[in-house]
Amino acid sequence: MKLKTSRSKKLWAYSLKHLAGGVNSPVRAFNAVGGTPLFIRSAKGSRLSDVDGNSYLDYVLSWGVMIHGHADPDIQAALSAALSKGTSYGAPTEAEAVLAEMIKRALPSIEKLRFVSSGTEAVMSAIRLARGYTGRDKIVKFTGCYHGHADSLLVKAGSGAATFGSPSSPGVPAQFARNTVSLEYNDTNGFLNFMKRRGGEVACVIVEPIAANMGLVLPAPGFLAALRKACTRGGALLLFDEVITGFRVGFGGAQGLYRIKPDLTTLGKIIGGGLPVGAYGGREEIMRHLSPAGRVYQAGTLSGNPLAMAAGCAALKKLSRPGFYKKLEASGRAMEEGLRLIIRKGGLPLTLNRAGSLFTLFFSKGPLKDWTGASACDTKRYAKYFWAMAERGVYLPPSQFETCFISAAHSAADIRGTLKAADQALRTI
Ligand code: KE4
Repeated sequence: MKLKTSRSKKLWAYSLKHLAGGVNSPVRAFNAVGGTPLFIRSAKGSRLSDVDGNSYLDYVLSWGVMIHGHADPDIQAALSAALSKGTSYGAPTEAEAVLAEMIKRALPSIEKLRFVSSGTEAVMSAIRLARGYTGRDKIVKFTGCYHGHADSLLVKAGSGAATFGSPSSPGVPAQFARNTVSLEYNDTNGFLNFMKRRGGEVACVIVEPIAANMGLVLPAPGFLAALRKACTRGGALLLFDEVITGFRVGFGGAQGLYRIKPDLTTLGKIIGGGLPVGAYGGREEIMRHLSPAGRVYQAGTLSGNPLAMAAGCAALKKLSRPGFYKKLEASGRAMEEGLRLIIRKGGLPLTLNRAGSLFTLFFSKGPLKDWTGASACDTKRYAKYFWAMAERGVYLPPSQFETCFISAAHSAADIRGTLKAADQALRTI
C-alpha cells in the first residue's frame, strides 16, 4: 500500500526554500532512492514515526548512533540531569575525563584522547596530528571507505591503481589530493607493493577496519595485519577509523575483534549517545604533540560538551553490562539466517554481508569484498526495495552503499516482522 506522504512533501518544499539542497547532510535527500525524503516527527526504541503518522522499524538508527534504540530512558535521564546544570561552559568538566577513561578501558591502544564534535573533525585532526608527528605529508586511504568530509579525504583513486589521487569534490585543491593515494580495499598485495615503493613518504594509513560506507565489506584474512606490519616497518602511523565500528562490533571495537593495535583511532556516533561527539586518541607519545602540550594545533568551542559527555557516559555504561553484545549478536544472526533463507528461495542476485549487528543486502551476485564489486550493484533495484520496505513499515538506509544497524531495542518480533516484509518486498521488485 502506498505511503501517505503529504505532510513530508509539504515540509520538503519548505526545507528546499531555506536549506542547501533541503537537507543538512546529502544522503538524507534520498537522491539514491528517489521520492520525497520522509520527515521524522519522533522515535522510541526500535521505531521511527514520520510526520504523516507512518511508523517504521528503524535500521538507520541515526547512521549507527542509537545502539540502545531511540529515547533510551537511562540516556534521557542522564541528559535531563545534565541539562538542569546548563548546556555549555567552554571549560573543563569532570565528565570529559570520566568518558575518556571509559573509552581507554575499552580500547587499550588509546593512552590519551581528545573529544571533538563530529567524526569528520576527529579524522581531520588525527590526520594533522599524524603529519605533525611524522613530519610526512602523504596519506593512504582505501576506495569505498568514507572518513568524513575533510579535504584530504575527499579524494578519488588516481587513474593508475597506486597513483596519488585527484579531488572527488570541487573546492578541494589538487595539491591537497596529490598527498592522498586511494588503494583498493582488501588488495593486500597492491598495498604492500605501494608501501615498498613509497612507504617512506607516508604519514598514516587510514582504514575502516570493517568497511561500512560501500555497504558492509569485511576485511579479507590478513589484510589488517598486513597494514599493521607495513606501517610499523615503514614508520607510518596506522589509523583505525572506528567511527562506525567503535563500540558497535564489540566493547573493544574492531581492533579488539581482530586483535590489531592501531597507532591512532577515531571514534564518533555511539560515544555521544545521540549528541554530537567525535574523538581521536592513541599512544601518549603521539598525543603529546597535540596543543597545548605540543605544537599540532586543534581546538573546538563545543568539544567535550557537558550534555554530550553525559549522554556518552550513560550509553557506554549500558554497553559494558554483561551479555549486551551477546544479545545483539543473536539479533544479527537471526536476521542473517532469515535473509539467507529468502535469498535461497528467491531468484534475485543478492549477497548478504554481516558483522554482528551490522549488515548489508547487496543487489549483486557477489562476493562483495571491495568497491569494484560494490559499485557494480543494481542500485535501481535497491531503490525499489527501499520503498517496498518503507511501505511495509521498515526504514532502511536510502542508499545501497550504506549499512543497516540493529539496536538492543529491536525485539525478536521486530526481526521476524522485518524478514516477512523483506520476503514480500523482494517478490514485488
Ligand atoms: P561525521 O562527521 O558524519 O560525524 O562522521 C564522519 C565519518 C567518519 N568515519 C566513518 C567511518 C563514517 O562512517 C563517518 C560518517 N558516516 C556517515 C554514514 N555512512 C554519516 C551519515 C551522513 O553523512 O549523513
